Amino acid sequence: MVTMVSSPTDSRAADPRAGTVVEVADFDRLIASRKAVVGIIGLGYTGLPLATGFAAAGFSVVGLDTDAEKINAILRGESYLPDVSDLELEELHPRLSVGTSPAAMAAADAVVVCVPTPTSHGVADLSHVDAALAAVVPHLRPGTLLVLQSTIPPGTTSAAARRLTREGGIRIGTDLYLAMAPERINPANADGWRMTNTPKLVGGFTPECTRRATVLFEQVCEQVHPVSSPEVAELAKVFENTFRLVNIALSLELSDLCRHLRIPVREVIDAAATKPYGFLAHYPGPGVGGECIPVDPLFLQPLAQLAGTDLSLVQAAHRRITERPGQVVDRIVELIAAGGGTIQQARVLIVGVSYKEGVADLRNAPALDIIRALRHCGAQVSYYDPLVPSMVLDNQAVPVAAWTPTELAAQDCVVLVTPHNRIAADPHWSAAPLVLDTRNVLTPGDNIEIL
Ligand code: SAJ
Repeated sequence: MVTMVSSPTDSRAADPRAGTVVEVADFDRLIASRKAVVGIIGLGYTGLPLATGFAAAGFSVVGLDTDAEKINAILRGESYLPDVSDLELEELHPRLSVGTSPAAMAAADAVVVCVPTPTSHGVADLSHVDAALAAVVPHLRPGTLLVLQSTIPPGTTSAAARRLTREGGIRIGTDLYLAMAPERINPANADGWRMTNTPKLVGGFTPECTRRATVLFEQVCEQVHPVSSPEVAELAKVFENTFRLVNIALSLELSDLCRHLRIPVREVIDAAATKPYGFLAHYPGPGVGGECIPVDPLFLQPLAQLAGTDLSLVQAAHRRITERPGQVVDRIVELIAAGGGTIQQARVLIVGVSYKEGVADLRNAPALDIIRALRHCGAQVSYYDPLVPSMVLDNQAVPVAAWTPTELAAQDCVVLVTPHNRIAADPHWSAAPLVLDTRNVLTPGDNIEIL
C-alpha cells in the first residue's frame, strides 16, 4: 500500500487528508526563489542530464539510483555519459547530492522518474517504473509534484494515478501532483540539440498538475509545450520514435532497390532532402540499435490489439530493421565468395560496434547480431571501436584489432558498422582488400562495396 508521509512541522506541508490544500503560491515561490528541492530517480542517459540541468539552474538536486557504481562515479566526479562532463559534475557538486536511499526524496518538492522501460517478451516492461513509485511515494510530502519522464505506453500515468488513489487514498491534484513529461534526449546529438533547447512536452493528470510540471520544466527547458492529458504526452513520445523507425525501415528498402538499380542511395536521399518541406531524411545502415527506436514502437502493439486496430506498417518496419544485420552478413558471405574465398575461417574486422556514432552504448547494437552470425558461420571476427575498449559477447571476448594499414590488409573483409570520429575520411581504408560500407559514407574505391 503506497501512502504518503505528513510532516506537521514543515511549514510548506499541510496534511491534505485533513482537508487543507497546499497553496499554489508555495510551489511557485519555491521554484522562483530556487529554494525548491528537485529529486531525480534514475541517473542514466536521461536522468543525469536532467539532474545537472536543474543543479545548473540553481536548484538543490537529490539524485537516486539503484546502481551504486553510478553513484560512486558521480561522487568521484566521473561522468559515464557523453552529454555530461566531469567538469559539470565537479562544478555542480555542492548542489547535487546522490545516493541509493529512496528516503532522500522526503526532501524533494518535485520528483522526476527517469528509469528504463525496456520490453519483455515484446511488451513494455514497467517494473522499474512501478518499483520506483512504490519505493519513493511513501517518502513524499503532501503537495509534491511527481513527474514520469520515462517513455511509457499511453495510459500508464493515469493508471498509476488511479492506483495511488485506490490503494493509498492519495488525491491526485491535491495530495500529490502527477504529470508525464517524456524525455527527448538524443545522446551525442551532432546538431546541438540538448535537453535545454529541445521543446518539452508536459501532460498532467489535472490542469494544476500540468501547470506545476510546466513551471518546473520552464526552469531548465527553453520551451515547454503543455498538452491536454498524460496520454497525449505518452503517445506523442512513442509516435516520435515510431515515426523514426518506419522512416529508417523505408530507407532500408530504398537502399536495396538502389543497389539493384545501381543508383547511389545516399545521393538520392540527400537530393530528396533539398525539398524544404514534406521530407525528413533518414539513412540506411546496418540496422537500428539503442533502447528507444527498436523498442518503444512495440509498446503500441498490445494497445492496438485491444482496440482492434491494425499496426501492420509498424510491424513491417520493425521486421525490416530486425532482419538488417542478417542482410549484412549475407552480403559479407557473398562478397568473400565472389573473391574466391569462403566465410569459414575468413578474417572479418567490424569497425564501430556501438549502436550509433559518438556513443559507447551497445544496447541492441546491430554489430552484436552481425558478430554473432559471423561467428556462427565460422568466421574469425575482431573489432575496432575507439569508444568501446573491450567487449564480451555471449560470454566470449571479441578480439580487439588495431586501426593500422597492416591490420586492415590482413583481413578478408572489413565492415564499417558505426563511423565514429570521422573515421570515414581516414586513408587507412585503402589498405583493406575488401570493405563493406553499411552506412554508405566512405569515398568510393575499388575495394569499397556499399551495402
Ligand atoms: N539510424 C539509422 N538511420 C537514421 C537514423 C538513425 O539507421 O537515419 C539508426 C542509428 O544508427 C541507431 C538507431 O537508428 O542505431 C537509433 O538512432 P537515433 O539517432 O534515433 O538514436 P537514439 O535512440 O539515441 O535517440 C532516439 C531519438 N529519437 C528520435 O530522434 C525520434 C531521440 O531524440 C530520443 O530522445 C531517443 O531516441 C529516446 O530516448 O527516445
